[in-house]
Amino acid sequence: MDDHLYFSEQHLAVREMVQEFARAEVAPIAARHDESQEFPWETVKRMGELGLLGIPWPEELGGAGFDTIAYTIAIHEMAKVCASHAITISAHTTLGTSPIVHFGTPAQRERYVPLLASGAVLGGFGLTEPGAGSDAGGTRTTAVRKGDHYVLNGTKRFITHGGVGEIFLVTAVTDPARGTKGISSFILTKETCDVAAATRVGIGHDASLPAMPGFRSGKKEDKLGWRASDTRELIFEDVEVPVENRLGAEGAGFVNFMQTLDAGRVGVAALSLGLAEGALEQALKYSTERKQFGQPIAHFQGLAFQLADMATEVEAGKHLTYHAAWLAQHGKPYRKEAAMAKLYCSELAMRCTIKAVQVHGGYGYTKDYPVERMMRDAKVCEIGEGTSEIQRIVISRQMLRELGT
Ligand code: COS
Repeated sequence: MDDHLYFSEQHLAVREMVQEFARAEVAPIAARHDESQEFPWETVKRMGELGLLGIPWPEELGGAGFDTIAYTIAIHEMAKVCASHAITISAHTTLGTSPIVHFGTPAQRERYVPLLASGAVLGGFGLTEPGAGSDAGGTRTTAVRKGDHYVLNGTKRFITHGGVGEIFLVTAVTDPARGTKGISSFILTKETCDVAAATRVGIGHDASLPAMPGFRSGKKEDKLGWRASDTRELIFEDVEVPVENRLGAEGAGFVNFMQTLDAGRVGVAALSLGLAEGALEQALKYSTERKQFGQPIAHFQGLAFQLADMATEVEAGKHLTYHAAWLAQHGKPYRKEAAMAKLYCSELAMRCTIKAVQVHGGYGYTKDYPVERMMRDAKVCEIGEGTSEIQRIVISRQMLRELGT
């Protein structure tokens, strides 16, 4: 892709900065954190210092003042090196902050966005429940209004930053008779699960945020991939949430969260694209160095064709992803394009990482090379923020809508 099709000089500078940071500071620790599943507080702190946790938000809200394309570039570049760090940027920014930026009151924006955009604390998004995954409208968590507050009860599942985060945007049913129009969203706060680590590194905890009684994180998931990213349950037991913490109008929670997921899908497309391109880079490097039968294995046509297919598909993925980001940035409809980019790139990430492991032969099946981690990290891209099946539903419904049927 011609860099100047979507990128300004500023975008190219952001790309260079993220590449440098990812290769110098993230690459050396990625395998260790994948193995231990420990949250990488130190490098996440560095991401905050570099402005990577608030890229698209205005400077007056503590953000870096860049745009959606710059944000997409950061996720794409980071995922070439470590998908767990890339999902931290994406889940924190789009899922954990953007609903406040877009649907919050001025007071909510001023109170929470600077803390999130600077990386002082981490944010999360509570939509999925044990019984409400693809059927996001099947939310069972309830919010019952009692005077100046709501009382929340329920459980959320698979929540990125569920343990390490302090600010959460969650959905709950306020009017069971109204289906998806009876779902509202709320801002909830709790203490990070590891105050000691947060205090030691100097991010992740803000003592001025109230720890709402009855709100806590539950079981940490032991995952196949994205193992340095923190995924847990969120549990609400008679949590009293002040009315001023409702995000948007009563009943607007479902649509607001669906719009947030449209943006989130551009982020997951970028993350998947980074994994696919990173796997291609690894395969190219290995296959030009590794010799068998007296020549670099890249010279064998069977393997060279695999590399050609990977490169062609990565190129296609770039156009889908940056086109969706460009539409979003210019305020144009992009729901279908975001779902297409997410669908294509997540399935591409799986194909490319599997091929990269194959190119590495036996070595690719060990932890001596990053491609086995990349293959494990790719799988969830076909599941999180809407499965491939859900993307096909979103795309086909939007096509029919455009036809007026
Ligand atoms: N933007 C704005 N509005 C949207 C929307 C979007 N992206 N998607 C749906 N809506 C609106 C619809 O227009 C509809 O409003 P009206 O009744 O006024 O027309 C309302 O929301 C209900 O939509 P719909 O009838 O399509 O809801 P469904 O229950 O059929 O669910 C899908 C739609 C399947 C698309 C939705 O449940 C979904 O995206 N599921 C996947 C959830 C997901 O990605 N989870 C990942 C985990 S969160 S990280």
